[in-house]
Amino acid sequence: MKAMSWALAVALVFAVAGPADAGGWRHLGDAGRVERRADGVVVHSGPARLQVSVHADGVFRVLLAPDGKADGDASWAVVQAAEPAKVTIDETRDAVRVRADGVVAIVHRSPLRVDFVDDAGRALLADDASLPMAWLPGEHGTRVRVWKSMPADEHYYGLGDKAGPLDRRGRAFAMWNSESYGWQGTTDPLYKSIPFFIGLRGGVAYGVFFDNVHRSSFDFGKESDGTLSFGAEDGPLDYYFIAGPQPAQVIERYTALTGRTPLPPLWTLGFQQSRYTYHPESKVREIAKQLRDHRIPSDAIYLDIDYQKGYAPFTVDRAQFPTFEKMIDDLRKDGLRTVLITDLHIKHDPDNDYAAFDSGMRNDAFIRNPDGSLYIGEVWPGDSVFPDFTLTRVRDWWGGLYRDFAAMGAAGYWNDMNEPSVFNVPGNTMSLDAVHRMDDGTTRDHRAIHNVYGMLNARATYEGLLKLQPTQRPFVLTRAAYAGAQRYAATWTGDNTASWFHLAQSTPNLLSLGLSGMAMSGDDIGGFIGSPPPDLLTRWFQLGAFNPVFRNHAATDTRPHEAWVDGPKHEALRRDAIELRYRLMPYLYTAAEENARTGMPIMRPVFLRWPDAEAFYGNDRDFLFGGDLFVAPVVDERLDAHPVSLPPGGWYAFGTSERYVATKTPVKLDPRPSGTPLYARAGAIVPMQALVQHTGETPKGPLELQVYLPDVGSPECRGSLYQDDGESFAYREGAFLRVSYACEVSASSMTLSAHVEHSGFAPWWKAVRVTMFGVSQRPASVRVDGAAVAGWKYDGAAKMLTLDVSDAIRDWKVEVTR
Ligand code: MIG
Repeated sequence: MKAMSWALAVALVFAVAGPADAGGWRHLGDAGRVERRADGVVVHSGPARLQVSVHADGVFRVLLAPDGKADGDASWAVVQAAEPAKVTIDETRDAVRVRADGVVAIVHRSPLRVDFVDDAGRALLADDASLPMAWLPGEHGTRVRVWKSMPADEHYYGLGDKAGPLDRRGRAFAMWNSESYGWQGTTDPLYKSIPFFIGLRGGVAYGVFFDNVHRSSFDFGKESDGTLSFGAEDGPLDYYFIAGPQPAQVIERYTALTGRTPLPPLWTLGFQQSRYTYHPESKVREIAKQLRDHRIPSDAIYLDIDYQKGYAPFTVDRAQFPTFEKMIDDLRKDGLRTVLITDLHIKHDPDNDYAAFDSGMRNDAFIRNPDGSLYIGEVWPGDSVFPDFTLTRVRDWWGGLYRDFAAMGAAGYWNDMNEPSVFNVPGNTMSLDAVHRMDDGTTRDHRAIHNVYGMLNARATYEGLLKLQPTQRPFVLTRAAYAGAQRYAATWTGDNTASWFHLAQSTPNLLSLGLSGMAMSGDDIGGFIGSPPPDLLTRWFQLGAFNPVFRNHAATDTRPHEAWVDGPKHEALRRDAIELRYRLMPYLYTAAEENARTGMPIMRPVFLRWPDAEAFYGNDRDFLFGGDLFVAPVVDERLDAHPVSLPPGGWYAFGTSERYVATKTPVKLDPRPSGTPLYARAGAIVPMQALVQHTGETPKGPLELQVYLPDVGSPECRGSLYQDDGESFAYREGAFLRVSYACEVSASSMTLSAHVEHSGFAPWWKAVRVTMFGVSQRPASVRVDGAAVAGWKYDGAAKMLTLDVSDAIRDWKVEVTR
């Protein structure tokens, strides 16, 4: 009976929806009935239904349901309600055109397929006419896929933290969250699934977000040059086309669609010290003391799994940590926050007064097998059970588990192993048949939830903390993620190794995460696996100082990794790197606020600011830190000159008046053991502060503004500053300070002006110290708001002018005449 209806269905599909190819895929045939809607069209083709609609400004949605069912599940990723702009629809014999915001979706009737072009008729993304969208019914669902033509000069970015080069062209990738201990350049998949990519060609960008949580895959011309494709094992073919033309606009729209990283607590931008595991308590206290004794600025210490009793989450091994609460308190008094690991696997431990297990059982919180028995998998605590995070009530229960730790003053939480990782089973994860319950009473098997499970773990943690501590910005660090996870957690790249390869790989990974919405990211400084030689560890500190999350971490059996372990010479270099980061904290925090507001990542590939700079399309090493600093890190151990190609425009070696202009041939530098080659854009105004040992310490001194003078007449001289209390949500009610700075250079004078855009927060400083770089002659006069200032200094050799503006939280203007 089953076989018969199956044969019938196949025949039917074949007849009206186009032919099956050799692999058995059934491709869309010709368009049938077209329904017009306010936001676009629905086109029928045999049993299939294709929706092409406008979701929001510059964002189109394409949704193919092979069986004609209107749509699948509600999205876990999309948070933006559909709010289409003005949509116009034209029908001709050959095609239906859906037009909005300068983008046209051309829905061809034969075969039914979709091309996106801009108003000028430029092709942006086009279906492969010879391979229309298709589906393939199988044992565990119906596979779906779309093929697109791939221009020879197009480049692809994103997909979260995939291994290998930044440009994805010529490779294929799978999305299936996987524990990836010791991953390498070709390892795929890794821990996260972020099915979003950016296409970039000749300076014009678009994005595609394939919103499907099943195992999915992307091919950028690997199987066949000239064709890119993506698809999944089940679920609808549901994707968003995101218009640019600037890559920055694509990211802004993608993060409007899937949400943005909330403003992080300020302390999380400080240096974080971790290890698997600092224990017992005396060891943690010793590390804290060493951080301070060695004057290594730092804001956090992490406790990995050995602080727990028998690795059972939400317990404390009191034998090892006799005064756990006091320890957290004492560290806090010393400016160090405690971050606790809280893995999601709950120890299966009945009748033993284990509250996390008992309350979970009472709340029916754990995942079950199809036969109704508890799903039990082995992880760190031994037999473990797994919360059913798809249920709101289970997420609420999970969030409540943090009550005690929150009351003890722990400041952040680390959700590891949430792919989820399970020991000693094929695939290293939960049984694919395990049953997840949904709020609407239906169920899904683990196959259908796997990729979003880790994000739901982070979500439960984040939302729980918000309920427990409504005035405190939560900090959650997650290993697994799906698109949208940036709303809940920061992340890191998992178990890297102490190798030069991994030092170099860190940048393309973190850039890709930032392009994919997850800007708050870092990697294990020094490498997790293995012991780095001193040079490597020093270089890693020097690069990590420019990563959004800056955390030193290492596995159990490795040598110590802290900044001071290789003697005073290396310690001084590492301290320098960390100190520069703290001095740049006002600049970094301003970049973090921009990220929260617009999605613009903190670490940026050069093409994000200069989309036409094709020389940088394949640059995996260098990046912009915020908008104005260019980082050209040393990521290999050679002693040869370090070649640096600067982005367009003028540049200064950071903190000097040494000017460079972008050239075709790279500037060759000494390998400079002393630090990471760092450049400031001519026209940058960089806010800085005096050195502190942690972000809770008040800087002694004024706000410092470094002004890198641009060429005469350049309109590109600006900077900004955002400050608030760094930990609460008061900024949402206006308790923040925002100042914009601009400068102008003419033949006879230079002016620098400050404009307070919003003044709802009183910062630590009242005065500003201005340092101008590139001042080629001694000024004739220096005035603030028309009045001559005393005490300015000019250093002719360094071409540097310094001056103070007292009472500077207001609009002011400095004029320097030559
Ligand atoms: O099975 O908690 O990636 O950062 O130190 C290993 C112990 C479990 C993996 C994480 C790593 C962490 C380690 N964890």
